[in-house]
Amino acid sequence: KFSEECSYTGITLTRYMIEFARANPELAELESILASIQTACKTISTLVRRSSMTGLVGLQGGGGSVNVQGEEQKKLDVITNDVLKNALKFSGKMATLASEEEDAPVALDEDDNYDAYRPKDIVIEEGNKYIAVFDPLDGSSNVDAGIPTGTIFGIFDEGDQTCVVDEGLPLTAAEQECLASTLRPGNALIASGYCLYSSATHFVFTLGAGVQGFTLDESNGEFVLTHPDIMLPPRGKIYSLNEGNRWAWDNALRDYVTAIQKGEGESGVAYTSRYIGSMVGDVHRTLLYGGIFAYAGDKKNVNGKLRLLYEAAPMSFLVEQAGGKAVTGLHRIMDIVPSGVHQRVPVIMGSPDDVAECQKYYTAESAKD
Ligand code: P6P
Repeated sequence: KFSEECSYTGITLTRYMIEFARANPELAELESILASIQTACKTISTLVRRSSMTGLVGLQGGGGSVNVQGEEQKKLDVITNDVLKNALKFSGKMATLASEEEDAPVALDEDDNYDAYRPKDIVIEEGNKYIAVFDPLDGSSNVDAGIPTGTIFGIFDEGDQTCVVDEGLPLTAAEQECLASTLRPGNALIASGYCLYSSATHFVFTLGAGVQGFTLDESNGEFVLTHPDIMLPPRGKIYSLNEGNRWAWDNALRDYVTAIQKGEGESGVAYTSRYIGSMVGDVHRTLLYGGIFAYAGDKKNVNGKLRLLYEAAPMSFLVEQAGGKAVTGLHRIMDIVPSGVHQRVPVIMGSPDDVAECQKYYTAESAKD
């Protein structure tokens, strides 16, 4: 939904956050956090746009650098992770960060350096009270081919303590109790959003009262409000998923996709397929045009590919705030309490009527069990 008037009134993200903080004093600290994130996104946008000329393409260290996911790290994965971590550190509001590119959550130590930490030596400076989760450059393998990529972030209000545990080791009672306060469900998010590096650089986020979309005006370096109060249409005509996984799909997904491909779904319209293999770009198009995006579980990957904490939950918060639905098939994603930082979860999200229709196939399939 565009508003010509808004795109020329110059309502910048900076001004929007000043007015938000004035109207919501209890959340005023989000102003500096969002300021840090928008600065990081502008830096990452430039790094991505210039990567072919600056040599920031290809694999970190020429190859062999693997992140905790077992994925080969790109040069940009590493540098964009540092950009975000430093931007958030200088916000002065962070207690803990969890990133796709970090093995475990990190916190600032007494020397104001990031360090993996344990409950006993966490230094929470006065005022530090937020947890940031992020994927600094989702879809980074697409950069070298000029395909859109993005940064995904979520902000939680700090619990009474934060902790990290050695996953795979038996959890102590203290760690179990502590973990419950750090790995929070999407319902606990107070802000989430993404930055899309595409034909333009877009900053789309929610603070829990609707979804606002900004576009980077490169003539003055400001994000300008161009997509106020984004709302998904109840139903679209586009489905977005990787058809290459078709023969591993569950029956529910296979039957649903076949129906909408044939025009035999509830709308009677044959849907078209759009998929770029970059979550931020696929979700952005879904938010604006409607339809359904999915990376569902299948026989190869029962929990799909996308991570709950810093991909699925922040995007689900946005989609629900835009009037959409976000589910695993049977369950609402925002309700799921993560059991680990890098836990994967099946994702089906988009227009409410489309997602509800898809869910009917999962419900019918589970009734057979
Ligand atoms: P596939 C990118 O690698 C990513 O994490 C998401 O951005 C994207 O939606 C998905 O994986 C694409 O995965 O298996 O279709 O290439």
